[in-house]
Amino acid sequence: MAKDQKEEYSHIHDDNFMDKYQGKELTNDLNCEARDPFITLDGDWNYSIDIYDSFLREEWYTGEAGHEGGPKDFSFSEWETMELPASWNNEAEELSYYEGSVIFHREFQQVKTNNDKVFLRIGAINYESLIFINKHYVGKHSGGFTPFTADITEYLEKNNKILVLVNNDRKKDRIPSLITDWFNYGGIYREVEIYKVPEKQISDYFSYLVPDGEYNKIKVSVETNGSEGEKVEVKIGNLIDDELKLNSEGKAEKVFEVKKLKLWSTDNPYLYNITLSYNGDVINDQIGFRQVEVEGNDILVNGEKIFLKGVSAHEDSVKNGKALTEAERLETLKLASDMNCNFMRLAHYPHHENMSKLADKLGILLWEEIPVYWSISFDKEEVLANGKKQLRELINRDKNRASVIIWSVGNENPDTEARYNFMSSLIDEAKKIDPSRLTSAACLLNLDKMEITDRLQDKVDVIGINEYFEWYYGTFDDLEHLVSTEIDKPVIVSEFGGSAAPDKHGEKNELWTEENQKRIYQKQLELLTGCEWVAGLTPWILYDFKTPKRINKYQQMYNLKGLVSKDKKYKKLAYYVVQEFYNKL
Ligand code: GCB
Repeated sequence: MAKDQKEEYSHIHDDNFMDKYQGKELTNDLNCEARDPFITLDGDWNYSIDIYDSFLREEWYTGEAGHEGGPKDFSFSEWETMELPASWNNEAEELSYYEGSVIFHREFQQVKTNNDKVFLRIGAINYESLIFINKHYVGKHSGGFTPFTADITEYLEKNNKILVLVNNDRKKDRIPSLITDWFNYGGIYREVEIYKVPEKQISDYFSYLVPDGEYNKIKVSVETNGSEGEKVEVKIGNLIDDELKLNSEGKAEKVFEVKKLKLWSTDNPYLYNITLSYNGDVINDQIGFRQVEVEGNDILVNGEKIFLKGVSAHEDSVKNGKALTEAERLETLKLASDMNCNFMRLAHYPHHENMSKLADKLGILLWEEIPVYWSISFDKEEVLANGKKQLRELINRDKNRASVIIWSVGNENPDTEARYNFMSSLIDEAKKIDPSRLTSAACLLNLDKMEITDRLQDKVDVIGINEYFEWYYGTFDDLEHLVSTEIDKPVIVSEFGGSAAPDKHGEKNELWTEENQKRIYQKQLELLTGCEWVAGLTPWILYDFKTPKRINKYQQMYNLKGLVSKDKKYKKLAYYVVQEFYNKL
């Protein structure tokens, strides 16, 4: 029977076509960080842009859209292919500056066996994604930088079709919001994988050194979908060989007293093998144990004061956009460690999870951050809910990595009541989930007073402050004033610097020259390290990065505050200034 006219054309007139996809919000509720995928779905996917939202309006995922018996307007498996993970802007000329929706399609074979559960995990998609498997709507994810998982067991067949609708529009109520000083790359730019786990499984675990200054207690907590009284075996190197008993929610936690613990530190990044076994589900991870705390103006790691010799970094590659390869991640870490850094600020959003895994092995401390950047709809509850979710997804992902010592909840947000409440709730959330780390936020300087007056300073453990004396405003006299003020907490100067076009030379006061950048760095480093409340530095920034905001003749869409050029091959004079300075500290 033919559909009546109203039904036939409803997709054209119904602007509420998104309503039915609300509510099924995916998150990373299966911790896969130390599991091996059963198969990877990286590789070639078909894709097409979808400017008028036809995919959702006409429910193309059902495969039945269009006039009955008539032609269809889509042909998933005949579309062009793109090799994922990828930032789409780097994959096809016509996508270079595309912002909007793109449909991705691929097929895969039978993966279900016995009673195993099958999970899909996607490392990150910018920004929003809706997932469909074999005509079923699996769920949606909002937030461009954190992983999510979905139990897809019930949707699987012999041959499977997965469709992912990605949208990277910049919107007022997204996090980040309408403008950022980085490029809004779109796409499925981190790994797409299938995991198989037993029907009863360990969904999450968290292990850390209890920060009580005794260095002899390790807390282990686990979450499962099991039942009260069941046991989870815990082995940590030669320290622990014991078991945990599940409560009625399938959870358990215990503080174990340990002897002769080898601490993780930047000099000796020692990692213990940890094995958790429950009903045939086994997780093997490597975890370091260290204590981080603040005392007066100092940051202490394992009870000893440490000066954080850091640098900020974006995730950006001329060739791959945000879809960095492992070699590119290592290159970034090496550029920092060759500059004698013991610390990095991974700005302004969660970077790939392997950064903290590599930093754990290399002994580099990390500041990790969520993209609560510049202007955000601080007064909206649903925006706060999304901010908390992005924060939770980051913490859930990296909470077992010793290298991560700071959760930062935002960057340069003007000090209003709504923003104060918003950021305070994020800090409370971080503290609630993770009592083993410090919190911070990169705050704005009060430019009338040239002092830190942001109210958030009372809330964070470590104050982050961004300042651009001698570049955007002010003089070194202003910086001298700033460092002479009194502050009773540790401060990380989370940004300072200036731009230089690679290999452009001239007078030391000439804009865009390496000599000018070098001059700014020399004096900044001298004044900041002479200040008792400065506990660390993460100058802006390790390498030049793409941003649509910067379009003068030198910049050509790149922020040139890098110490290294955008291709990461050329080190500017200021790189060597920092290298030498940090070497002597
Ligand atoms: C800032 C921002 C950073 C920018 C930088 C700049 O304060 O936090 O995202 O890229 O300044 O270069 O202006």
